[in-house]
Amino acid sequence: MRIPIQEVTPGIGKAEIVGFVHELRDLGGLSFLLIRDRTGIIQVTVPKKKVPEHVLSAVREVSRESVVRVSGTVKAIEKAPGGRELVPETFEIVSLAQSPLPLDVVEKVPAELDTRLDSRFLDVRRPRVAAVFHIRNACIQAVYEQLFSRGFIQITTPKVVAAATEGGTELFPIAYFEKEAFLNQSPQLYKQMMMGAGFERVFEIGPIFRAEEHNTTKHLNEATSIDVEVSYASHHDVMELLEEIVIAAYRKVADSCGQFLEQMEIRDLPVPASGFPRLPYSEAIEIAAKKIDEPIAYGDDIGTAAEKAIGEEIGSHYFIVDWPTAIKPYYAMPCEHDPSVCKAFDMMHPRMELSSGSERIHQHDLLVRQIQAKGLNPESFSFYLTPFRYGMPPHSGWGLGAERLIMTMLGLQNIREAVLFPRDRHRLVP
Ligand code: AMO
Repeated sequence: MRIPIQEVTPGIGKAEIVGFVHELRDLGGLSFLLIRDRTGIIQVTVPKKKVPEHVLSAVREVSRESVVRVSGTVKAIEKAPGGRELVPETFEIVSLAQSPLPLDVVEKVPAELDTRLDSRFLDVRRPRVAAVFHIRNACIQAVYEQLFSRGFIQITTPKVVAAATEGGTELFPIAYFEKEAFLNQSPQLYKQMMMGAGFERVFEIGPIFRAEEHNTTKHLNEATSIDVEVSYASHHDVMELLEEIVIAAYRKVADSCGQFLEQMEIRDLPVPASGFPRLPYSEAIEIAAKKIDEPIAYGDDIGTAAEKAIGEEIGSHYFIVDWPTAIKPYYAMPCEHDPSVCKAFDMMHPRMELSSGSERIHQHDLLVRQIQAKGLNPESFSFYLTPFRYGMPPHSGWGLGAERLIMTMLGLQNIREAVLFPRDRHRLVP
C-alpha cells in the first residue's frame, strides 16, 4: 500500500511509495534517486550488488520525471532529505517520461515565464511553484470560512451576458446563437439583484473577463474575483468586512502554510494590522502630485505611477475613500452633503489596487439618472433596474481580485504566476 513520502520514517521498517523521479545519479556501484510526491522528497539508494536484477534493469531504464512505484526497507541516514532513505526490493516504472524534458523541473536552468507557462504541468511539479497554489488554496479557504461563518450565501451568476457591467469598454463579444452576447466583466448586477431578492448577504468567487488590450504584470484577461454584497450595510461596514477577510487570509497562510512559505523562501509572513488607514482621494492625489513627474489633478484616475507613489508613502494596506462621483461606476452612491463625491472605496496594497467597492444607489430614479450621466442607455439595463422598483434594500459590496491578493502577499513579480493557466493578450493555450 502506497504511503505519502512525508510519512516515511525509519521506524516503520518497510514502505511503498509512488512518485516522480526528481533526480537520478549513477555513482558506479551505487545509484541514487530522489522520488517526489506532493508531500515531499525521499532518497532511494540502490547498492547494485545487493538489489534484485529487475530493480537494476528498471533503474537503468528510468528517466527523470517518470512515475515509479518503489517498495523496500527504510533506513535512517543523516545526509539524505528527511534523514532517511529507501533501499528498494521492488521498482516498477509506472509511466516512463520522454527525454529531453521541455522544462527542467529541478530548476538548474532558470526558465523564462513564457516557457514555464507553455509547460505549466511540469512547472507546477516544482515544489516552489506548487507552493503558490497551496497558498492560494489556503487563502480561498480562509475567505470561505469567514463568509460562511457570517451567514453569507454562495451564489453562481451567469458568465454569458447581454450587457456591460462596468461600462462599455473591455468587453469580450462571443458568438451566442443569433444574439449579441459578452463574457461577464463582473457579477455586479446579479449580486445587487440578489439584494432585491432578499438574500441580504451573498458572495461569489468566480471568473471575470476583461478585454484589457495591454499586457501588464498586474492585469489578466480572465481573473478571479471574490465578490460580496450585503444589505442594510454602509460602505464603512463592508470596508471593515474586507479588511477582516484580507487579514484572515494572511493569518491562515501564516499559521497553516509554513512548509509552503519555506519552499518559497519566505521566512516570515507579516499579517497586516487591522485599522487600515482611510485616505481621502483628494489627499491621495496631493501625495501623488508631489512625487511623480506626470501631471495629476483632482478628477483624474489614479494610474500606475501615482498608485506606486502613494503606496510608498503609506507603506501598508490602506483604503482610498471619498472618490469623485464622475470617475466611479454609475451604481456608486453619491454623498448626501456633496453629490460630486461618492461612497466608493478602493482597497490598496502598497504595490497596487486589490479591491474596489461602494455603497450602492438603491433608488430607482437616481440610478437611471446616473446610468444616463455615464452616457449609457438604461434600456439595456432593464432586467437590472426592474428589481429597484419593487422594494430594494440599501446595500453595499466589493470585489477583491484573488490573483492580486496572492501576488502581493507572496511578492510575486507577475500576476501570471498566481494563475495556473493564465489568459492574456497572447496566451490562449494551454
Ligand atoms: P473592479 O473593476 O475594480 O470592480 O474589479 C475589482 C477587483 O478585481 C481585480 N481585477 C483584476 N485583476 C486582474 N486582472 C484584471 N484585468 C482585473 N480587473 C479587475 C482587481 C480589482 O480591484 N463591480 C466592481 C466591484 C464592486 O464594486 O463590487 C468591480 O468589478 O483586484
